[in-house]
Amino acid sequence: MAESLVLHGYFRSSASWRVRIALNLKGLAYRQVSHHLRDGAQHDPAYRALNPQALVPALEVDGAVLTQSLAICEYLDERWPSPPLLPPDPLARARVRAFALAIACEVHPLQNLGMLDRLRARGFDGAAVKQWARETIDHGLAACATLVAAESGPFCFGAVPTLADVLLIPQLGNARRFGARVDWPRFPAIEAACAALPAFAAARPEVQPDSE
Ligand SMILES: N[C@@H](CCC(=O)N[C@@H](CS)C(=O)NCC(=O)O)C(=O)O
Repeated sequence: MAESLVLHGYFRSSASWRVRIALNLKGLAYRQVSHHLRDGAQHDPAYRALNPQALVPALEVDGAVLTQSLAICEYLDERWPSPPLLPPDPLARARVRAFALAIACEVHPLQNLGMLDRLRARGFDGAAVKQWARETIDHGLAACATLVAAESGPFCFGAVPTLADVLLIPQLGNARRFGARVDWPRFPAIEAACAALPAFAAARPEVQPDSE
């Protein structure tokens, strides 16, 4: 067990949500520090000292600071290998990582707060911003649904949750926020399987201490 784990995040942040799921799946206790993104708390110098990107999450582990949710999840998986977030077979691992990266690299960055604020600053009105986010998410999740179409369930890649589910569930939360499609093939059943696990249930934004 770690001496201390402190998760810097925000209840609505899907990247923080990923780390909450991973920590919960590993059965790790952690303290949460909330940084209100709408109020710009991520730009406070004290937080920038932890994460120069001014993004949540950041995880303090025994005094060290980790950033980037995927790197944090893989760190947790390497340090606390059971239950694993990646399958043992190299080909299967690559497929799970590809799914996770499709969300983390190609979907989420195009619809996160910073990106949408930049569109607003360039004259996009509220409806246009929401349409941009919706289209981005629909485009990405359509491809993700295809990536897991031939996989067995109930989770994205088989009988146990993996990094793919850790990424998918928060992204479906974002899809709902922006009115994007969530009922892609297999996704409702995957979501139901995840919702039945306490690790996923306890990571939901609405049950976090800073939920509004
Ligand atoms: N690739 C980063 C993304 C982090 C990220 O975009 N976090 C969002 C919340 S989900 C954020 O802090 N946004 C604040 C901003 O854009 O100013 C990760 O996976 O940790």
